[in-house]
Amino acid sequence: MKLNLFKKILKNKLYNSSILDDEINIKIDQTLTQDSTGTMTYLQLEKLNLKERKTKLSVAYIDHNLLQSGPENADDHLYIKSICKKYNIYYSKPGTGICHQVHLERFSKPTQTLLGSDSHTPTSGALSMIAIGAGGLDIACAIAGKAYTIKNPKVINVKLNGKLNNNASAKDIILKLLKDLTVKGGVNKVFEYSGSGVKYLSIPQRATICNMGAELGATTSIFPSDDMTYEFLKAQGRDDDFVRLEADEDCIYDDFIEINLDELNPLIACPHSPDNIKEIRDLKNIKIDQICIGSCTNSSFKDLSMVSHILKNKKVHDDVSLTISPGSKQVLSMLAESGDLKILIDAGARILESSCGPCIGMGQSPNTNSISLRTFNRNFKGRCGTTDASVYLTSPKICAITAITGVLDSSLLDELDNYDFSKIKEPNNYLVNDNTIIKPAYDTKKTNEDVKIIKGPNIKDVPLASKMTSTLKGKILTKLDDDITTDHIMPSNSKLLPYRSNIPYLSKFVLKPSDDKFYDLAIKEQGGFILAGENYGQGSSREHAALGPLYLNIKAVLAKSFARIHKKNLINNGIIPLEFKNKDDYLDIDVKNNLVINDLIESLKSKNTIDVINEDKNKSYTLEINLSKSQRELILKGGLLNMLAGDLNA
Ligand code: MIC
Ligand code: SF4
Repeated sequence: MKLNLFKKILKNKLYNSSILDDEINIKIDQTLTQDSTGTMTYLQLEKLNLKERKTKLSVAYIDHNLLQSGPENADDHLYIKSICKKYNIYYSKPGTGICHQVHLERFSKPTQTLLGSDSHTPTSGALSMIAIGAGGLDIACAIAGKAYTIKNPKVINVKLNGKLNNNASAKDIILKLLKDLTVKGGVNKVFEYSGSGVKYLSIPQRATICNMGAELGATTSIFPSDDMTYEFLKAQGRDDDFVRLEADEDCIYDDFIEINLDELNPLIACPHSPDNIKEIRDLKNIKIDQICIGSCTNSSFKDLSMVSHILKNKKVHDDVSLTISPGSKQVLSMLAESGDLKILIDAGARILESSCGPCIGMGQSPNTNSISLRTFNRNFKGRCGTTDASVYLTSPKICAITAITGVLDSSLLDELDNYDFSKIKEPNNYLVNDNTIIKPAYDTKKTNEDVKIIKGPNIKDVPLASKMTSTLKGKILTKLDDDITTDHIMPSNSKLLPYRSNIPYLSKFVLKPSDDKFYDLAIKEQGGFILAGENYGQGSSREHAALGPLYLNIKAVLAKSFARIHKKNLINNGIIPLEFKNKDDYLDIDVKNNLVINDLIESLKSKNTIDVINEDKNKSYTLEINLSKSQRELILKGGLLNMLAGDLNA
């Protein structure tokens, strides 16, 4: 059978399932966590009483919560470090860089599988991995050797023809896909790239594309492993990790998309969604207050050398604050060695730490009513920390040229014509210095029982779901629009991120950006239901968006549809995701309506739909139970942690 690249890797990684099944169980070779989801991951791992780690490699990165304006973040770092000692996990110290950038540089391996507690884990698809973002509990389970179960995704072939022109960037390829497919367009799909244009795309460019595939809602994205892959791995001193890999000729795909790279013009995502795309040539005179270059999407050495190429002997506009966050210590140190760092500093850039920084609202919130231009991947309203700011997303080239003029305008394209970017190449050798990645001390996967776990006072226990009852009663506590992100459900900013290991505190902020009465009503009613539109829970993998509602006793979410990772996080935590059969029923239900669901246990065992009675309107609606057999079992047992605790070592 002729196989596409995704299936080729998959077929060797399946547990108790086949590439043709509706639901597949994927064996996980590598895991990654970052600190803002990592604390919960490891608190859950502790509950599994693990005797031996089962992954080939696990890495814990500290890259999100680096503002230390109280002891909480540093306490979380210390907790994760002690966990790494106990379970023989690599610990990437703060300052080493953003998890996806560092993983690509130092650990990603063609043909392997990676599960990460961050939605942008698919970045490693650039090195021909099956790399998937998931909730923290799924990562804990993968470390304990449990296969990761997902709906078998459709594989979409994206054929890239030709070569990008001087002013276009890899970012424009993924922005074009977002324009055509929207933020819902990739749910349960894998985007597999091929075509004559692939060979010209460097690994960091491929990484930009795979990274922002997360914004399509895709399960993952993947590139073949070719000469470019070899060159990258060799330049990282890792040529031994190279394996050549591509799809079989004439293999089968579920769908095709073709992009002619020569015709691609620079694009921009306008406020407040990554799929609100315009062409730069259609923009007129937008005055910019802030520009932020970096994030796991665009912070490679070449990205930043292009910025320095543009800013050489120039000055950042008086009205613009330009920040640059190099993706890793490697990138920063190479910028220092090449002289680019001096150019950037001299031009007036503010150099930030190698971390997520402004991307997750950890500092650099722009001024009131401002316009901020960023190379990042998400521009949801309020994510930058300033509720009324407008955030645009574009390539490093467009950001750098705008930093000089202070104005976003079609004329920037003429300015860019003056630069020849073909001269800027990926280095033949990256500077390799892993002295801030602490290797496990022992060459064993056995748990080091004598290691003492260090827990600061802010680290609280993980909430557990209670047993499912056959009748559910409660009020609709909120009615939400389409495309509600996990940033709406569980907001993140410099004030809240320090509480990622304290669900009781965080629960006070659940859904605050969308409905600031939600928390009080949930407390008054002692729980109830959430009513939502399409694509509920898009964006981040943070399982806090399920743990917060769980703590507030939310029993079920009734939505038109769900985003993949969030749906799984709800299920893992025993909250039932129900989908409207007739989407117009959503319109009929109001906040504070009293709902009753009968025969729940029976329905979860054997039915595909369930009736929900609205007592206030004397009506009943049919909702679909779109859950696999194993997911039903999991909900009936009160969530994954309840089901697994104690079991995994057997
Ligand atoms: C994000 O970009 O939203 C994050 C912060 O990296 C999240 C993880 C988190 O919420 O901690 C993600 O993308 O999964
Ligand atoms: Fe960090 Fe931003 Fe990337 Fe999330 S999207 S991992 S916050 S850089």
